[in-house]
Amino acid sequence: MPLSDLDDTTRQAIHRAGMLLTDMMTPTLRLGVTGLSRAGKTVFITALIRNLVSGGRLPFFFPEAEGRIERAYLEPQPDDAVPRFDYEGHLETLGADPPEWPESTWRLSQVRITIEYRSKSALRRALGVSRLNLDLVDYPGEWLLDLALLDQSYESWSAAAVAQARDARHEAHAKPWLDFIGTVDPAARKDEQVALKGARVYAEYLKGARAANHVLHTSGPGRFLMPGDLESSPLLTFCPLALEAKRSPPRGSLAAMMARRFESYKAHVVRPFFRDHFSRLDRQIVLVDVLGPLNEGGAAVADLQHALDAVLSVFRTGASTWLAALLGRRIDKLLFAATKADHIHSSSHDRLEAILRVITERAMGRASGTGAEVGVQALAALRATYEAEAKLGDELLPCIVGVPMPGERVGDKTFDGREEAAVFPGDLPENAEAALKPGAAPTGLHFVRFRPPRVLPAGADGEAPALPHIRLDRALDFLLADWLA
Ligand SMILES: Nc1nc2c(ncn2[C@@H]2O[C@H](COP(=O)(O)OP(=O)(O)OP(=O)(O)O)[C@@H](O)[C@H]2O)c(=O)[nH]1
Ligand SMILES: [Mg+2]
Repeated sequence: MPLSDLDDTTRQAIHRAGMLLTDMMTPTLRLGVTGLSRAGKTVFITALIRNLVSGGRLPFFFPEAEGRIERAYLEPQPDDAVPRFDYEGHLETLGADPPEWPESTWRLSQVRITIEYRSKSALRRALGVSRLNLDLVDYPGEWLLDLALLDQSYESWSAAAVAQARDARHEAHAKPWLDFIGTVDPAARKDEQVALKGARVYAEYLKGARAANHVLHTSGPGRFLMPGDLESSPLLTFCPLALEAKRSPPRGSLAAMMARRFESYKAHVVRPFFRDHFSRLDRQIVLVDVLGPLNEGGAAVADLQHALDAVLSVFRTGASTWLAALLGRRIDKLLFAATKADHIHSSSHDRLEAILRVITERAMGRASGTGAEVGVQALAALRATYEAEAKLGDELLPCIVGVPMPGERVGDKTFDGREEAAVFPGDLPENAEAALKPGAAPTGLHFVRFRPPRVLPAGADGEAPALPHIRLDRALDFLLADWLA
């Protein structure tokens, strides 16, 4: 019997039963959003939520384009022990006058958004609107690097870290730490002051190398770069030492104490993160700032490749290993996204995607057994520029226009953060393989940091328009559409 033939009371009863069923059966999709520091995680999550709740322009997110999304709204955070992602705070910063980018975040946070939609299935439509809880989990990609520590001994980790510190790109930053461990005898009696100083100088080296020349890959530990809630915790009071090969450290020695703390770090920091957070993710987006390293040339790109290799080893573990047991349920979709695509002209977006594809294929090469569907995209979660053409002699140059951040320079002009400027960013190389050769020259692109676009009214979140983006809708389609069918 068609639904329309039922009387009102019966129809209402079915509808009420349907709503109750929907409440009970609302599935939850946990989407991990990760990437190395400054990759664009916070901006991505803020823009994603904003576009969903305010019905943004998302023509390639098909559930939205088909008009099936009824509404989306924030729900209270379900996990009491996890900090909530500060969506309102970040939005307020973006809506300030003048607009600012959100501050760097340094720990894991989470937010739930509920999407109400009309299913494609007639049966489910008859039961009323369908619902999906989307939990977005923002965590530093640096923490994934720690997976590699789990099957290393303190001795092998120390040897690798010392070798890396002596490498030319690291040495300038590593010198104080190398000098320091040159003066301590690992076999001497343990001494807390020595451990504290070693840990501090080692952390300074890792952070300094990262900040100065964008060195992305180090032997970790990840929490030395991104301590999260463990800033100045005793769990971080250790560092690698220059050990003598094949001699296990005597009991009571400095080296024995460091080795014990290394093991505690694995047991109390690394394993709980993978067990309590990573293993509960259904899907994952890995954000990558490809443009920065590309612009610096060969060594920086090789370094990015290493960092991604290390980060991605979590997705490569075979099904039978003990690691697989720790990593829990399988991630079935994995999206790599090159962020900040609004720094280049749209004619280069496909090239950016091609370059990221080569980098990730190399890193994921051995991953055919993971079973995850892997996607690659270029996107700008929040588009800060628009395109224009500038005439230079007889030539028309494809430019991008935006408000450069205060202190940014183009030629001999320094910007004050208020004035708009047209910049010719240059073209990305056509041949991705060549751009990624170890000896590749810098791409000669010209990047300027732009202010966020001025679209949100200051401090308000009422009927403000959605945020502009590039290809964010395609990313959403890849990650969410099949759960909204
Ligand atoms: N133009 C442009 N810049 C962006 C975009 N996304 C991020 N950025 C820039 O990249 C910076 C870092 O972005 P965040 O979202 O804070 O990066 P994050 O990965 O959360 O960084 P941490 O919290 O430090 O780990 C921002 O301050 C912006 O300058 C984008 O879509 N367009
Ligand atoms: Mg952040």
